[in-house]
Order: sequence, then C-alpha cells, then structure tokens
Amino acid sequence: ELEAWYMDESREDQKLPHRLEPNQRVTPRQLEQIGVYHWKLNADIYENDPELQKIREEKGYSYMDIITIHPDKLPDYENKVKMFYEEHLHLDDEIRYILDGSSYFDVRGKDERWIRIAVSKGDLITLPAGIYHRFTVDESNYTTAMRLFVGEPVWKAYNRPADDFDIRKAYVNSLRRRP
Ligand code: KMT
Ligand code: NI
Repeated sequence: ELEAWYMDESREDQKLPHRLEPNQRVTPRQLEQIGVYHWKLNADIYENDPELQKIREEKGYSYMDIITIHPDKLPDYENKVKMFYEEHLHLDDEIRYILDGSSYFDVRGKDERWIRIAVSKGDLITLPAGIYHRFTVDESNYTTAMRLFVGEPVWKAYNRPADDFDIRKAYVNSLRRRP
C-alpha cells in the first residue's frame, strides 16, 4: 500500500519528508478520488513480467524508457532536480514505474493542500493529465524509473498557472463528479 501524507509548510530541503506533526495520512482511496492510481509489482522481473505486460496492454502504454536520477548518472542533476520540483501539469497522464531507489511525487489534493506520495521499488503510479504535481528525490538521491506513455511521448510540462488548458478544466470537472 502506498504511503502518502499531507505536507507541512516548511521551506526546508525538498528532499526531507515534510510530514505534519502529528502525521496526517492520505489513504489510497483518497488518492483514487483525485485520479491517482497505483499497482505494486515485482521490479526484479520487470524485463519479463506478465503482470506489467498485462497493464501495458490494457492501458495502451506502448512506449517506455528508463531514467536514472542520481548525481553521477543524470547530466545537470541539481538543475533537473529543481526543475522537477516546479509545480506543473501535463496534457497526458504521468506514468512511472519505480525499478529501484525511492522518491516522492507531490500532488495537490481537492483542497489544494500538497500531498506527498512516497514511492519505492515496485511502485507503478499514474498521475492524471491536468493534475498539478511535482517530483523530488528523497535523501537517498537515487531513483531508477520506467517512464510509460500511450503512443509517442510528450514530456512537455506547463508550470502553474496553467488553468486555461482544456485538460485542466476537464480534470477539475472530473473532481466534481467524484465526491
Ligand atoms: C516529471 O514530469 O516531473 C518527471 O518526469 C519526474 C521525473 S520521473 C521519475
Ligand atoms: Ni510531471
């Protein structure tokens, strides 16, 4: 089960957990209500995993590549880590399968508060098109992730404010239909 919590307001290091005191958990069901879905898979067999194949076929995740986020592996590491942490949205779902290491995805809850989602090896997570979110490594400074996409990938990120996009409006409307 994915662990998620409401973040504190501190401006401290983005790589820290930023839990409230006391911790305020967000359940998988609450995440589904804002369109965030999760599967747990066996990342040791990702190259030949029938469960992963089934999800990819059912969802049409035809494209995949693998990114390693680590100071020695990712060119321009510190800048990229900063860039991933800018609040943004995409016109398509963001689908990531963590093959190794750990990190955080932050998403805006219904009330606009930041929710921090801890992901680690074996977590496949999908963020819906139009949701405001950001990503950060944690204190381990290490994540390897498979990036999945329906068709030819479009990585373009639109930083907030991006409220005029049809996909944003559709996302906001979908929240009203999911009380
Ligand atoms: C994004 O859109 O913020 C990212 O792709 C983050 C890095 S992938 C683990
Ligand atoms: Ni993104």
